[in-house]
Amino acid sequence: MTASTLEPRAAAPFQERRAAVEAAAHRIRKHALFMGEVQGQGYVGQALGAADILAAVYADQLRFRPEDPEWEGRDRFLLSTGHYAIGLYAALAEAGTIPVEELETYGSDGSRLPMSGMSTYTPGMEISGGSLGHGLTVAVGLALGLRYRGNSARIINFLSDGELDEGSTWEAAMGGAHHRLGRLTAVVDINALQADGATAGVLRTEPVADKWAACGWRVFRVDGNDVGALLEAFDAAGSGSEVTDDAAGPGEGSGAPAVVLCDTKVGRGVPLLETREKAHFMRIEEHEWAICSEQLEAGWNARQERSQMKGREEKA
Ligand SMILES: Cc1ncc(C[n+]2csc(CCOP(=O)(O)OP(=O)(O)O)c2C)c(N)n1
Ligand SMILES: [Mg+2]
Repeated sequence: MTASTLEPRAAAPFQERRAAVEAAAHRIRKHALFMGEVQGQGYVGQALGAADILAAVYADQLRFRPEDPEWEGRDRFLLSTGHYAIGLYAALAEAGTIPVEELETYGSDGSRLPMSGMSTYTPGMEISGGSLGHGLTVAVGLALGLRYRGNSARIINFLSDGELDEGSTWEAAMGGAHHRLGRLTAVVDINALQADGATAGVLRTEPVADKWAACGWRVFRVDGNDVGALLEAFDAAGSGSEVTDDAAGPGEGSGAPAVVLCDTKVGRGVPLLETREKAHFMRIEEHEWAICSEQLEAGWNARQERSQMKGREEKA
């Protein structure tokens, strides 16, 4: 039996793509809450905040085979932030790589879904994350390696704003531009938060866009919880092509890698968690899980009603 290949959806009507990704993001949020409830804690806020990004990647941008995660022709999604694994498991379940029923094993002994992402445990997990600041270096090496093999797969590296404090991230950024890795896209979840508090208070990394541009990257900055904006940025980022002449040096246009800077909100979609202090590793009381689910559904239903009303108005 040949495994089915999911293709990037850039050719489909934009409204249809947006609606499909929004629905996928909602299911990812539901999966993340479910996994958090099983454990009673976890990096739920990050998963909710990044759900729109993960949905855009898996439901719209990547070429891959859900039942054959090692397929050589696949686009690669590299999660450098091991603690965001809960979000990626939700996306992999949504994509069909992991059975939805398996999500309840999250964080348990013997599970394929440990709290921090491990490539040897989980199908579809390309790298072991957690030692922050290494994802982009691996992505650059992988992009170079694939190019040497004549493989034009796209490589997307998801990193957090905390990882911009790491020198290795900037070494990799310079390397990606120097080698003109146009098939490489970095996606930064700028949730303005780190383990020790607000990103701006730990180490001032702004103006982030200028820094990436100075390294020779094509830069897009969007509201990372706006699916339409994400799709436009990802489409533009993915249109980059490879240039094999290293001597050409970094610069705009063909051959420049792209970065999509995504401003997101921790806990997005669940007001109780959006406003929570100590959001890096949330402790959620037993009785609060039901409230979280209710708030998520209420927000989603209200949003669906608004967009249906808008659709009716546009037709009238
Ligand atoms: C090299 C390294 N240094 C420190 C840590 C400890 N650590 C784990 S998560 C984290 C916060 C990093 O910032 P970010 O990913 O933006 O946090 P979040 O948005 O998830 O709160 C830190 C410092 C680590 N995992 N790796
Ligand atoms: Mg952060």
